[in-house]
Amino acid sequence: MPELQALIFDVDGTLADTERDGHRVAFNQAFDEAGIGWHWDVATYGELLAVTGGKERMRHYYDNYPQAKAIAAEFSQHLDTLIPELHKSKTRHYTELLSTGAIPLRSGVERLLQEARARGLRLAIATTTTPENVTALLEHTLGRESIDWFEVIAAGDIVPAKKPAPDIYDYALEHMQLDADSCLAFEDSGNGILSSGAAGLATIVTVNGYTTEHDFSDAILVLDHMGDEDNSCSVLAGTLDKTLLDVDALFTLHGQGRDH
Ligand code: XBP
Ligand code: MG
Repeated sequence: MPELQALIFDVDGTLADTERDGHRVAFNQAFDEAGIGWHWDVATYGELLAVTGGKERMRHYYDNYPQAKAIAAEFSQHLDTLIPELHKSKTRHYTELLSTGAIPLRSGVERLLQEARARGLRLAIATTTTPENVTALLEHTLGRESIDWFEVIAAGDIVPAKKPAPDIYDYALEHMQLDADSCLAFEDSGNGILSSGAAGLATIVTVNGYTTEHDFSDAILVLDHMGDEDNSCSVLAGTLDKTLLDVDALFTLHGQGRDH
């Protein structure tokens, strides 16, 4: 096993709990603004998360939920222009929400990023969300300079096939000129680990409210969160002999390999 050199992070659900009180709220604001009559409640949004990518998710909703078609009948001829417009508006609402500081990073994320930087690990991001959502989250949680901590922010439409396809992780690896076996990925969802796993990456999962029942059997470690000094994490699968995920633990887990 080559030495661990880099960490590649998913964003939504992993760096921050963005979906229920962030993206979902912004989608609904965009729907209201357009007068389209759609509304995604917490449970419906949980179902819709099976489809990654906001534009893809709206198209899936229109195609598969009869009430969506009925409500939006007058828009049906213009769907190809409507969906990108709705998505632009959603991104505006979402980044505005982030700028209020409403969505904090998850427990242990800032600590682990700082420690990884101090120990010389390289950092990257691989996410299906829109690039400006990533930079807004980083800016309003860690400060604007934190954007430069990441060698590559692989995001959104930069690859046509979103997670669960491996393409976004492949893109990040290629950009860093690294092989998958010298990196670790961090994910929170079934689609996420399908993507990182297919790219050949050993993956650590921190679950969230929407993803606890997903299949993480391929993960090298599953935690409720990364943990901090004052907020111990719980191990859901795998082995961690401490109360938080630190860089020493990452080296140990990486050394044990994917099939451990
Ligand atoms: C995140 C997503 C994204 C966000 C919305 O998945 O699927 O679509 O929900 O962002 P992952 P956009 O964490 O697996 O990358 O509306 O910008 O697509
Ligand atoms: Mg995610």
